[in-house]
Order: sequence, then structure tokens, then C-alpha cells
Amino acid sequence: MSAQNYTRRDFLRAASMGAAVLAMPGCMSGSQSTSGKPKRPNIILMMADDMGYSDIGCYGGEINTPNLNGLAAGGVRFTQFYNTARCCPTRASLMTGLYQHQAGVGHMMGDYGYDGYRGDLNNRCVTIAEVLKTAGYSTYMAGKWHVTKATQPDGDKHNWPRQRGFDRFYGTIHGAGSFYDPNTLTRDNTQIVPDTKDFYYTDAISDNAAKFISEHRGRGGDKPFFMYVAYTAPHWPMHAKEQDIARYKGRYAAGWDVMRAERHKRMIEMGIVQSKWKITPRDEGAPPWNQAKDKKWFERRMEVYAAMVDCLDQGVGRIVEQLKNTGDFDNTLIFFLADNGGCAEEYGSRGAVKPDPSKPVVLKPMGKDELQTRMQPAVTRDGRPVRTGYGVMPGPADTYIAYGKPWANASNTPFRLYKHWVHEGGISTPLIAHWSARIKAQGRLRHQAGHLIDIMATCVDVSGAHYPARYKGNAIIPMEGRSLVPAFDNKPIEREAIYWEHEGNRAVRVGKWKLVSRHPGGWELYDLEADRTELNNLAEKHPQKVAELKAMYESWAERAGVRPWPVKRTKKKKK
Ligand SMILES: [Ca+2]
Repeated sequence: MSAQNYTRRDFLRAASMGAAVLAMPGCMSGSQSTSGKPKRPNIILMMADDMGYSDIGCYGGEINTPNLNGLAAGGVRFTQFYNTARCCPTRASLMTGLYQHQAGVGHMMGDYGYDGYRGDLNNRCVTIAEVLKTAGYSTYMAGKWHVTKATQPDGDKHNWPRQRGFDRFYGTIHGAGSFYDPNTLTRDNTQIVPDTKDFYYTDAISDNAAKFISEHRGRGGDKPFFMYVAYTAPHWPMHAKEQDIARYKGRYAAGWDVMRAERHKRMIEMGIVQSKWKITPRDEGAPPWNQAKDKKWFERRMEVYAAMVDCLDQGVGRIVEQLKNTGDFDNTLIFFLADNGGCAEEYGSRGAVKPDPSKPVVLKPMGKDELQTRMQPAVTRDGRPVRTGYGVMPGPADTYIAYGKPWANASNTPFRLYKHWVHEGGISTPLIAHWSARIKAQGRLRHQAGHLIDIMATCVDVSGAHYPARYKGNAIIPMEGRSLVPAFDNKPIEREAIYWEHEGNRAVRVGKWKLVSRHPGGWELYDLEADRTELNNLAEKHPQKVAELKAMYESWAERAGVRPWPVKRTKKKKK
């Protein structure tokens, strides 16, 4: 089978059979330079937004994700990889290899007047793109940036992707936004309006990412590239194309209790979780499915969510196909992860429907070149009011609601809590790593604990780049993470500890021990080897261990610039 006649259908067949992604003749040349030395890999970092631990197929989900499953089948899946529990801090940590407070994004995009809470990447960190550029990589980004407070079209752009190491950028500076008309949509340094009639942001991200690859190779030469593909799916609003939603019609009629039980069973069979870890009880904020009212509305919310993930997966397929077309697939290290756990925010889904459907309003369509400035548009581009409220059936552009807590609870099966919190449901993410030229274990699981900070260290390791002590005249904080390369070969990753803080929710993990607190509550201690679902608090039984881990946490918090929550804004801004 040659690269030319290896079709998308062949790939899907291979992936759906659970077979390893086929290594194609012709691609092998991609891993050898003309001098015979191994060539440095391309690196693609793909991320979902607000996606639960068990949503995709290769982590036990029922959502159809053949392309991600294919990457998992040809690579490794990490079962204990962690993010920071929220959008901005995750992106800051991921891009810089530091904890988010060290990079200046300790909370979100607000400036609280402290170094750790500027809402903007600072000049004491470097991005992966900045580091890899110094090693001769071309650098591309498609998708959501969300690490600067400066989002205005004509404002300060010093922390936009093009100024933080990326040669090309297509995406959004802000987070969330309509999938049909996202605010702050930007090409390079210019904000733009959607450029096609049937614009849908997930597709636009995928297609621009694929185009960056073809344009890169079209320019000739054999420079490696780094590309960051930051999807906004399946973050609210629940927006998806009808043809994608149709594939899930009725799929969730059995409700969230059955969905959780089915996922948990599959996860145990796959080895993602252990049978000795009990599934957490259904969230007290969610009714038993058989007592839920308005079931058709609830079903629709999850159908749209699944369709959003499905569309993301289709886009991953198009990016992979493009890598195969250019002969790059074999020697590209592809990572896929999520920025935080499933999201229980009931955005737009409570209260009366607004605007009131019984009182028609006449709204002006938006101008052809009028930039979208609202995260939640008041009006679609063609002039229809955008509706929120209890019972609004999501999917199309004139709606703006979340999928809600009960489904988020199921998305995070079998873990506790959600986005915002640092219990396992908030911070656990899939991490798929695929690199046929280097990762020989196909379809295997890796149980080593890892964190976003490790991605920078891994990129530096595999590219041979030098992580700088100084950059553009500024002293740079040493990177915090460890390379994941030993784990590719199932060797341990040596480290002292992993730390978390978001909105006063705090945690530290050392080996099997995790000390965690839900703000403003006290410390809980868990043995994650025996109890990864955090149901058996051992704090009273092991006070010495609590004291030891608490001291470590406090020392880290001081070093990383963490402030007590809630952080009070200072009038006088410290420089
Ligand atoms: Ca997020």
C-alpha cells in the first residue's frame, strides 16, 4: 500500500479495528536526514477545551472518536496526566513549562497587581514556540490563545501568538465565544470576520492547521515544525452542526446513570482505571435520571456535546491525513490532551428564556465586515436573537447554553468534581502520545504521573533545543517539568512532587500520596494507588503525612508566587 492510495477510509478502518496505525512505506524517509542521522521530529500539540476524562473512545467514552483512537492504538496513553483545572492557567503552564503563577497567569485574564496574577504572560517565561524557534523550528498555531488580557483589535498585541514565538497564527485571542462567529477571531495580528458562509470554528481550526502543514512543506526544505492546535470544543456554548448531532440522536436516552456505569465498566476493561477504585456517587446536584424532568432537553444537550467532540475528532483525522500526504506522519510527535475536566457551569441554562420568544424583537443583522466583539453575541450575523434559558434546545447559532452539571459528572467518570477544582475530576486529562519513529509500544498504557509542565521539557528533549537562562535580556525561570521520553519506554519519571492551586483549591502529589483541599475546606489525604477516586480520606489516620505534604505545598506556593484566595486587587501595581 503506497502513501498515495492509502485512503481516509483505510485509515478509519484500521483505527476502528483497534489496529496500530499503519506505517507507510515512503514515510520512513521522514525520520532520516540525508546524512543518515535521525531527523528531529515535528511536534504537534492538540488540546480540547473543557472535556472530561472519559469522553473519547480510547478512554472509555461512547463518543465516536476513530481518529484519536487510531493515534492511541499506534502510540501510548497516559492514565495519570494532569492539567491545572482551568483554561487560562492551563494554557500559560502548557506553553511555558512553568506553573501558571510563575508565568503571570495565576488566575484568569484579570490584573490583580501581583506578579503571579497579571492576566498576561510575563517576560520571565518563554513559550515552547520561542524555544523551538531558536533551534530552527518553524512554528504555527491554530485555535484559542487565552493568555493575555489584551484582546482589542487595535490594542496592545505584545502577548499575542505572533509576538510570543509563532510564525503564523489563526484563531481566537479570547476564550469561549460562538462557534459560528467567535469574538477576537484573528489571522496573524489582524482580527477578522468568519470567512465562509458555513463557518464553524472547530472545522476552521482543523483546516487552518492542515493548511499550515501543506504550506510549510510547499516552501521546500526539511525544517521541522512545531504546531499548537488549541480547539475550543467542547467548551460551552453547545454549538454543533446538525449532521454531527444527528449521529447521536437518542444515544443518551438511557440517561447519565447508565452512561456512567457503562463508561466505568469499559474503563476497567481497558485498564484505564482499576476495579478496586470505586466509582464516585452521582453528584448531589444531579437527580437520578429516572426522576429527571424535561429529558428531551437534557438529552439534546449531551447529543450536541458529543457532536462537538466528534467534529474535533474528524478534524484530527484531516490533520493526520495531511501529515501522511507530506510524508511527515512517522516522524511527528503528536500529543492530544484536554485543558481541564468536564465543566459543571450551568452557563445560560437557568431561568426564563431570554429574549422572551412571545415578544418578537427586530434586530439588525451584523455588517459584512463588522467584528464580533461579544463572547456571547446578542444577535446572529443574520440578525436573529441569541437565546439562553431553561429549555432552549442547543446546537444552532441562535442559542448559547452549557451542557450542565449532570452530564459533566458523567464526563468525568469515575472521578470527583469538575473544572475549577483540583480533585481528580478537575485535573485529570487523557494524554495520547504518538510518534511511530520513536514510540515503539503501540496501544499501551502509561501509568506514570505527569503534568502540563512536562510538555516543554519533552519538547526541549526531543528537539535538542536549549532552554534559555536569559531571553531578550530577561532572566528566565528554570523549567519545572520533566521529559516524558523515559515514560515512552515505560521507565519512571523522576520528580519530587506535582502542585496545584486554582481559586484557593490546592493540592500536592508525591508518589501515591495526594493532599488536596476544596476551598475553603480543610486538607484531605488520599492514597491514589488504593483509591484514585478520592473516597477514603486518610488525613486523620496519617497526620504526619499531612504535615509533611502541607509543608511542601506551602514552600512551593511561596516560591511560585501563589496568593491566598480570594486575591484582593492592589491599587498600587507592583512591577
Ligand atoms: Ca477549558
